[in-house]
Amino acid sequence: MKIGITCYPTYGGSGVVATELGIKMAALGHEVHFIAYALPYRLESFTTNLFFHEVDVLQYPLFEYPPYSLSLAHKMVDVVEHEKLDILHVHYAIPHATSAYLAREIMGNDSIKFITTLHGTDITLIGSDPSYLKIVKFSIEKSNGVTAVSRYLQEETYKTFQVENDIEVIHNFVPDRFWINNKELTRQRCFGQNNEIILTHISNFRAVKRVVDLVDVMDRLIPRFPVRLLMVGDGPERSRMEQLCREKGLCDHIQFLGKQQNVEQVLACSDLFLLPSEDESFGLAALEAMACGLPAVTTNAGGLPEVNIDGETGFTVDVGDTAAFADRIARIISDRPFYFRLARNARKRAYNEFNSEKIVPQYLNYYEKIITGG
Ligand code: GMT
Repeated sequence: MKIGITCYPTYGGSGVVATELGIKMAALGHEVHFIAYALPYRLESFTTNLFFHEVDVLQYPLFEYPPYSLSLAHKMVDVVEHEKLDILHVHYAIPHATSAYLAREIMGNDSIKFITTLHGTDITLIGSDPSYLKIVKFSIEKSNGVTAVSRYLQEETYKTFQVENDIEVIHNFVPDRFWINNKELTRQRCFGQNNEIILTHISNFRAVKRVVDLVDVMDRLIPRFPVRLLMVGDGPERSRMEQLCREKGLCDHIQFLGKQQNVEQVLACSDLFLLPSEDESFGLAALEAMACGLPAVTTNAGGLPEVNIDGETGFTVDVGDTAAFADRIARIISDRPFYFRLARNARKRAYNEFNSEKIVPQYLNYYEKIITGG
């Protein structure tokens, strides 16, 4: 198949899923064309069957806001026509689904079919804002196929937009390189090494991630346990969190690593993964951590309970309940056999339910179904 993929190239889950999916499909012999405004994060090396088409956004003195959606639609037309694509797959509805709709209109209805994968805030936060709601609903309705990364997101989409499309749930998957480390050895090396337990958070530090809650969590844990928190990523809430750490004198225990290209290397020397999000359609970062053998302590928001099973692969707690969050971490790190049981379960669940061999064929079958109109 010849597949066009559009995604955000920046540090974030939807771009990661799109890129890992494209890489996997190219490895299976399909021809994959990425169409985006920059080379997607994680598409760092040359791979056979993978092509990148950069969207040029023309600047003009009249444009305070250059119309990226139009430039993207134009590039889609160009790539579909010249590369003879069989399907376009866009990740994150805004504005990608709208651009794909426009591209299809320009080429004629039978020219190409497009699939929209909904990832999270394109539905729950930005998409449901009155300034976008109608265009997102329209773009979903006009998509030839729609997928959502969790049952939660599927339900939210029906509830928010009252669309009649069949929305297929295809969960996110663990990229293959997350399996390479010998986790049993790594775990023994890390847990309690230098009498210190490493807690890790990875995100793009948007308000929805509630990273600041982790300061309070650490404040409760530090007097009782030798813990260190690694904050991986960057974004709008970082300065506020750093400021709070300074005010509370916690800088020795909370370190900001910034954006990291290979998060599996950080996870390989971590003991526990923390995700205090207000809302999370799926929680790919938690899944990747679980694949590395880390129990996860997360909130029970959105689709997180579809990934992290309370009491089995870690714990889930109510949003904002930092006392409960700290308590669950304490329970895990004060009981070594329990810790290792959760760690094994986490890795097993990630492998059994979310490995690429299981998930990628679901996308390929879905492409076939949409292309053939079945
Ligand atoms: O919806 C977003 O916030 C953007 C997106 C991203 O690019 O970071 O994250 C979402 O998509 C991921 C991949 O499907 C999911 O794992 C995240 O849970 C989801 N984020 C939210 O729902 C907040």
